[in-house]
Amino acid sequence: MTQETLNNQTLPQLPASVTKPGYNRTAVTPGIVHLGTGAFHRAHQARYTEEVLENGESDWGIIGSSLRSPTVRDQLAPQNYLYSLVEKSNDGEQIRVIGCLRDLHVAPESPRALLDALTREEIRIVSLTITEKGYCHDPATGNLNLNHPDIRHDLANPQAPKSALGFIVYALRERKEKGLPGFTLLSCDNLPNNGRLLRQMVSEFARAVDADLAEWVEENTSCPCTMIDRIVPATTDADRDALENALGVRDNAAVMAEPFTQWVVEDNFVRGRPAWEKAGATFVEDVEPYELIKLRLLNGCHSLLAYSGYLAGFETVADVMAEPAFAALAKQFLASEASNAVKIPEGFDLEKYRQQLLERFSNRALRHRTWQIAMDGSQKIPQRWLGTLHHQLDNGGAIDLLTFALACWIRYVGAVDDAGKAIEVSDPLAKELKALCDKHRDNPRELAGVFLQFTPVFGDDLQHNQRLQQALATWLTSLDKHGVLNGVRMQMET
Ligand code: CS2
Repeated sequence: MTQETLNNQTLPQLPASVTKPGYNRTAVTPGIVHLGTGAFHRAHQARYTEEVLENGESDWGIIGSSLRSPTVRDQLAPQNYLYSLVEKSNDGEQIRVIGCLRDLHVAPESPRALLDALTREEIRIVSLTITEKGYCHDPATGNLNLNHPDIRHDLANPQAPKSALGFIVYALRERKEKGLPGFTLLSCDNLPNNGRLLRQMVSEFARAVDADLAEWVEENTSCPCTMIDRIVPATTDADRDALENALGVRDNAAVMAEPFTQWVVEDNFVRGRPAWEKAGATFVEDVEPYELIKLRLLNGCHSLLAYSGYLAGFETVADVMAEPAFAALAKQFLASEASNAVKIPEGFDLEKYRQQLLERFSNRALRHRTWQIAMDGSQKIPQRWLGTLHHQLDNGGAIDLLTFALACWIRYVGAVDDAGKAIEVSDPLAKELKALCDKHRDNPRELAGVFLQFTPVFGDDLQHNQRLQQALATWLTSLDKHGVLNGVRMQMET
């Protein structure tokens, strides 16, 4: 194996087929600080920003940050913050080296360095991909969880915050004190009304710090909503080894993605923005219809395939889709229950969108693990399934596949798959959820009841719904008896 890595020196030696930055990186100045510089950001917003730099807008470089671990910085710093974005499809791959990241701060190592970056005058956008749980809210009510350990910590430690909210609010306080302007807060997380949620969390946190500050923040920031879409599986060692063969040098920070990408953004920026539309982003007045379609069809179906597929022993989404009964399940879920509760924007072809989703899920080159999508279900389920479920219950619509999905999730958090193997469940509420399963494992009706009463996920308005409880209990019984694969086969034959 070669010892050399991708960096400024080795960049010119890369094969001609690889796209490299065509602009002068040293002339780029930062305009954006990004919180949570994981694979998704590097494959999505950074790729749109790279195009903007290629178009000559040199004042929108990105300063990255990691709120927890140093891994990404340790991978990127020795590479002069260069990394490859590999777009993979069943027909082959395209490699592009991205250069828009200029630096990367690891918050726990030096909270001050990140606060300093956030208080630089030229920073006009602070963007975020911190995952659903990073907002420290209660997913069922949408309120800030003031008992969250990070929030309690940050209210007591303004000099060394841990949460994204803490960094944002204390940086804004310093900007206010120094007479500097605010910035746009751009949430790129997969949550409904992500901008509005962020605005509410920031205001609640700022109010807990000081009422005047909260008012200043309100007037000097904006929080556009965004719909983000690109499938980006975690990079594996096998991916890095294969890429090394193609590049001739090692890239420890490479990200893998599907060719498809979409970004719909509300055009509400307090201090300007890059012309991301020239890189393919769509600016609209109202993001909500796009985001509901994406969350309820794409993500709703993804989670359905992830829990059911994992339990049945499938490692990747493409493996699940290769089983005809599961492909039929996905198709039916998209066309029936998931499509009932969405508003269709003018000119939007829903049938084509559904067809495209089935193709995207069948991308065998990606190896997107069901386990990865199954993570953090307690934070994802409300926006992926429960909005649709409410709609169907209110309108007397079908709930067969949504209750099947919920039954699979309940079995999944019970932490044993259909072959009797233990599951490593990664979810902030994993312990509580497993305890419910363990206690009521032998009585599906009771199990359905206690889950529907679990308010952090379900809120308090589904627990008395007899139709729902009955349907869920029936699926739990059937899965106990037949397992998921047979359950899906039987359902698809009826
Ligand atoms: C996935 C998403 O991991 C998950 O929960 O459903 O990350 C999905 O790949 C993206 O939202 C696609 O845009």
